[in-house]
Amino acid sequence: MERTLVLLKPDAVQRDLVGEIITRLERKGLKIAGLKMMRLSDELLNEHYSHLVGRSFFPEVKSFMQLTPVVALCLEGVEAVDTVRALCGITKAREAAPGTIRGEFAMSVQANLIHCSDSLETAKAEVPRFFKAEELFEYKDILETYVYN
Ligand code: YYY
Ligand code: MG
Repeated sequence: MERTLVLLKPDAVQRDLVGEIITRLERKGLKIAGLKMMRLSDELLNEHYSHLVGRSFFPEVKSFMQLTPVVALCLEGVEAVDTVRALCGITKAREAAPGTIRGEFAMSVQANLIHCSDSLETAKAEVPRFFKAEELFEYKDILETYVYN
């Protein structure tokens, strides 16, 4: 089992797509290990998007991510990192494949609705960056046999 971080960005919150996106992730068979709403501080965003610090668009990305609170999820599943990445679609949403979250619901690069960890290594850094240990839950998923058999 892997755990991965998902953030539903301010455009998802404003466009009333939070429920739709969580539904898609749930229906795929991913288990919710953590779920909360939070405002992202400058400090957290500098860390989270450290690979973008210095890029011309970075200040804009940061202020976009602070327009509203975001919804953070930790999802668990077999190969959850790549699975969630595939469900999201590529960064430039208007070119994202039909059927993906970005491909179905977004047109922008910046306003692309959702963040998800891009590798297992990244996920291992991102999950504890956004969730305290006591905010993550272990429980038996009674449908697991039917999801993974
Ligand atoms: O992981 P992903 O979100 O698909 O893309 P990243 O390259 O990590 O960039 C993070 C975030 O930054 C992206 O979702 C939108 C924004 N961004 C942008 O506004 N303009 C770019 N040219 C590249 C990224
Ligand atoms: Mg990324």
